[in-house]
Amino acid sequence: MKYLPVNDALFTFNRKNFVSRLKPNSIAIFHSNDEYPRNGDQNFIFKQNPDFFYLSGIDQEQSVLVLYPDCPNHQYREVLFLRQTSELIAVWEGHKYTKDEARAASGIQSIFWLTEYDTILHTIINYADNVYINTNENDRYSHTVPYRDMREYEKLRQRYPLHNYHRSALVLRDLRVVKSDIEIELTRKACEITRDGFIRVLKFVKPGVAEYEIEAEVIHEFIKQRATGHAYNPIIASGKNANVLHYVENNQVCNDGDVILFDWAAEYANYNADMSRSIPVNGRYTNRQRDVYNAVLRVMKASIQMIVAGTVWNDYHDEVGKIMTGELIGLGLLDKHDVAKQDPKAPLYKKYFMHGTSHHLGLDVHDFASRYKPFEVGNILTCEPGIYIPEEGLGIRLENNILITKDGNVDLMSDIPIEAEHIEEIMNS
Ligand SMILES: [Mn+2]
Repeated sequence: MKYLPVNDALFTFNRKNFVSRLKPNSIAIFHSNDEYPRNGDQNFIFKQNPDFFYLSGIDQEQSVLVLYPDCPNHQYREVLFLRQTSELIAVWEGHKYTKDEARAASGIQSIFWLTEYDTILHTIINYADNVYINTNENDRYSHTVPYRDMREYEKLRQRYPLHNYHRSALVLRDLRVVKSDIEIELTRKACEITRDGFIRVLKFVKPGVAEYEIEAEVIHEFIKQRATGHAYNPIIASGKNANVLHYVENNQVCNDGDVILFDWAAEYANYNADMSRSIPVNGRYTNRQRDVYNAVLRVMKASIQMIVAGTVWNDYHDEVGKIMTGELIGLGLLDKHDVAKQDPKAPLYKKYFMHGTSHHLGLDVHDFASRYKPFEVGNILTCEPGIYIPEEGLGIRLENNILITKDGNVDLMSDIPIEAEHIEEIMNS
């Protein structure tokens, strides 16, 4: 890992919260993510399972976490099983956790090698009534690829068919959405690295530069500052490309007079930032570009005001839609008479702003959370309105990351330039 050691108090705190919500006499089992095949004998770079990291701080493949708070044998109340390293693995793959390092990273005292997992589990699981399994329950994604937690679940059910099986996801959905101080610090770090990448790019962009050259500048800054890399596939979309919402080709030349839409951000210690900005290739917005830009910025500022504890998703999106509709009328893109007659189920603003305004952010870029629970203190949400006008070859999106506090909210990206004049000033300095 490139990031500095994370305070293990975070993971001890998370485990304490997690086990406090289990039914009595329960055992919970978590597996590392699989190492996914890339091609031939190659794997993709390993990415830890977010729940596994949340509860253990262990960022290594082939690891198992067992939590059994009521275990009659105290030694097995919290146990980590790790891949046993060897001189051969050290030579070919490099360093793996020693038991002492795993203790320091996780705060867990009982560490065993993975080869002992089946035997130790068998000595304790028959004393438990309930077994909690970690399923990926993201409601925007349905699995077609089997993953380790599911495969291991199938084996457990064969071997221990009469235990009561439960879902850890229901507990984690409520816990992960509320960020603790250490998580907020890690997210701030991801935002700071993202800020430095953006300022670097503001000084780099000029007519004729290619989108991929900008991408190279960004990753240079990220890696230099110990980011793992991009939090998600970076979008560097000049001119009309900005109208492709998930444009990731990044292979076109940025032309004089166009705006480039950026949606990229850093991942630091598995925590993500998520930023969007839209800048003029030549350092000056045209009047029309500035009008659209400022309309998006006004929607963003008004939306951020609503990102406070107690706000309900649907009300929030409806309200943002109304503000956006007003701006689109102001820009001459919508007609107020048409708006008066619109079908409320298919509001006209969606022609120019077709995606959601916010999502939770954390260990996942689209973080795991309930859509039906009001916002709470400790939530981190994005705010990312946009206006896309294909007929003008223009798309503008702005996105900051907002932490809800007991007194309102804090913009974790408040030091990333966003006012049009400020961006022009830096580009021309
Ligand atoms: Mn986003």
